[in-house]
Amino acid sequence: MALPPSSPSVMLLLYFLLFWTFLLGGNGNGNGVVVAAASRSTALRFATEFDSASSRRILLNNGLALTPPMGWNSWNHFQCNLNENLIKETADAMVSTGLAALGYQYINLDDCWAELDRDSKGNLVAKASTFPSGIKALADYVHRKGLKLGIYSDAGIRTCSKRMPGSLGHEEQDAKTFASWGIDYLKYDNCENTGTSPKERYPKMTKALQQSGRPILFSLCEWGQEDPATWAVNVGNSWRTTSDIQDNWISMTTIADQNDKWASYAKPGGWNDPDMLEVGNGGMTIAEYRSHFSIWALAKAPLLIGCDIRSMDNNTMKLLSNKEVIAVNQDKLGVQGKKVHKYGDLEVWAGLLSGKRVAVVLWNRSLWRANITAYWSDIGLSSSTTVTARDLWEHSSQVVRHHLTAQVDSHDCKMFVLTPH
Ligand SMILES: *[C@@H]1O[C@H](CO)[C@@H](O)[C@H](O)[C@H]1NC(C)=O
Ligand SMILES: *[C@@H]1O[C@H](CO)[C@@H](O)[C@H](O)[C@H]1NC(C)=O
Ligand SMILES: CC(=O)N[C@H]1CO[C@H](CO)[C@@H](O)[C@@H]1O
Repeated sequence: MALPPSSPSVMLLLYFLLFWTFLLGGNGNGNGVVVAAASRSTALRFATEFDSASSRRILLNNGLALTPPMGWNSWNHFQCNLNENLIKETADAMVSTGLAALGYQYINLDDCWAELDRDSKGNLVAKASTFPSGIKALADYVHRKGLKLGIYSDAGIRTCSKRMPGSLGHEEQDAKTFASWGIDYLKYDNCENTGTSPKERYPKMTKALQQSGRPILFSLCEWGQEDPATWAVNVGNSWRTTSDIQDNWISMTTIADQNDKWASYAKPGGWNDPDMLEVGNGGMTIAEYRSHFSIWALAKAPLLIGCDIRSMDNNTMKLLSNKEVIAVNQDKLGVQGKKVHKYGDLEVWAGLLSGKRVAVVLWNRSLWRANITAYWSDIGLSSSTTVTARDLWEHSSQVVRHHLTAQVDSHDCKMFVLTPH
């Protein structure tokens, strides 16, 4: 989509074309259409879930990801252009910007960190031209900063870039290598997978990691192909529910809807993963990035920054460092907020927090400014409840009853935490 962004009428035309394509052709999930019809029963299911929230428990017993993981990953901004200096500088920036103190702790390498060939003993080898000091030295550096190092491999013959080997058939050896280097997190992709079911390929790595002698957060990147939410809770700490995010509004909103479908499966220790953040990469407006960050936080998605934090602008920093929004994501109850009502392109998303509080996002996905209302009946509160509504982006509070209305700009959102009196 190489359209000049300075041409609003072209953009408008494009939105309408995509809208009609969506309505007529539908997409794989048909969310946009189905949700409108089903919104009442969604609200009911939502209320039922409130009751069972306290019975949530940890299933994969590695003690990790009790709240959604937070950190950074190289892929969205750098793709294969990563090297050890970039990673060290990113770790430095994570600390110096104050992001580390807000909870962003994982510094994650994605594809392209290794040589194409294993060594004579079959071990993975860091790419000599870009990681000459080796991964162990890098992990030591990152750990000295009080941060954690993540790495990437693939449940197939080779990774998606085809520039390094996958771990299929080498699970135990690779898990031991990662543990010996001091790795804290593994993103495990799905390319070149020989057609074997992910339900066979991924648990092999789960077991290998458990036997590696080091707690390693296991992030499944199976793209949602075989509905991992339904089986991965005993396999990994997070599982991708969609294909890769792109840095544009259509991709971000589509992925938000696809991920939403699996909300009831998320819990402490195991999270739905709608892919990493694009905030700060330049393809969306500030309003759109605010929506992206707010919905990801509400949906208890891993908050993995995908921009170059060494040179991010102030607006990006302001979005990524909103403590009150981060607190929603990291709330200990671990209930994934979801879409509970929809009036055309005007949506209400909500989820229960600890202390009987409720997080609400009013999201304007239309092209025009609009008022959006969340009724208590849609968000699990009894209609007589009085609440203090805290606006997490304006940092202001008001007392309201029965419903909450706010004017929301196009593609923007308002995010609140409601505390019942
Ligand atoms: C960005 O923030 C820094 C530090 O708060 C400040 O010094 C600088 O003037 C800001 N830049 C802009 C363009 O607002
Ligand atoms: C939203 O509601 C307020 C108060 O009723 C009103 O002044 C404003 O014009 C409304 N905005 C839109 C876009 O309808
Ligand atoms: C593209 C577009 O429709 N932008 C509109 C966004 O909403 C604001 C007000 O909410 C309008 O001023 C823009 O024209």
